[in-house]
Amino acid sequence: MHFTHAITRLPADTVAGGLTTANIGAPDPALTRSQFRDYVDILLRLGLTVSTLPAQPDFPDAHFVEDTAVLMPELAVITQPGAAARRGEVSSIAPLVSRFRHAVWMNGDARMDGGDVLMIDKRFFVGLTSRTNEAGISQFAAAVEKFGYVVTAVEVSAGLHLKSIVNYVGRNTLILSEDRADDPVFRGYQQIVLAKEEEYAGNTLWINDTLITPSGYPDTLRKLKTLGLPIIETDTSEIRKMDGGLTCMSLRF
Ligand code: CIR
Repeated sequence: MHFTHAITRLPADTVAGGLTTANIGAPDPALTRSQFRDYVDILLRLGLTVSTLPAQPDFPDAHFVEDTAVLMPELAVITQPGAAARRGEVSSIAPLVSRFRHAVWMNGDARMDGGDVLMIDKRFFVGLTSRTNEAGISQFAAAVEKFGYVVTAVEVSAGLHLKSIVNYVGRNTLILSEDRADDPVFRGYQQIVLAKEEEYAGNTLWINDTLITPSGYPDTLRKLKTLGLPIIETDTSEIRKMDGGLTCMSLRF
């Protein structure tokens, strides 16, 4: 998978009004924006063309664009985010997504956050979580299976999203929480197992064989280095306060 584009959205001044379970204080809006700008700079440095939508103060989680759509070469699925407060975010992202991909919309009682969707080549692992339900997974599967994708549902009881506990880091390797180590659903992949106190750093983003990882997680950094890929560290302190990470701030395609 080679990415050439990303869609992002500027965090709003209202960012502290979003949903969170982190309990580590309120994010500073100016520092949030500066961490966001660093993130966009990294994407640009990796050669991606980045489209950045304006902030949406009425939707304080709207810069977590990953949850609103899932893009692949053949199409985009526009989700119905699991949190009621976030459902309105899709109407402003869909027109931009539609410029790049044929868009298929979820409907009815289907619920899905893109943070639950882990794509590895022609495979999708999709978390069954408080944000993504069975109907969401079956509508998603119906849209993508005709293009040869294989969809596997993964029950997730801890953490917000599937990608809060497992991510793909290249070289046929997953980085995942201790709880999911040796889970048969991920058979066939090498594993990097996260130390309990560094679980947050599992939200490492693999782009064109470079890894972007949150700074301040030395054990994870040491383990990632064994892959031999270039690694860029970036501070996500404010993003973390709102349960966000590196994957959530962009749609990559
Ligand atoms: C939420 O609870 O929806 C946001 N505060 C965080 C969303 C993070 N999204 C992601 O990891 N894909």
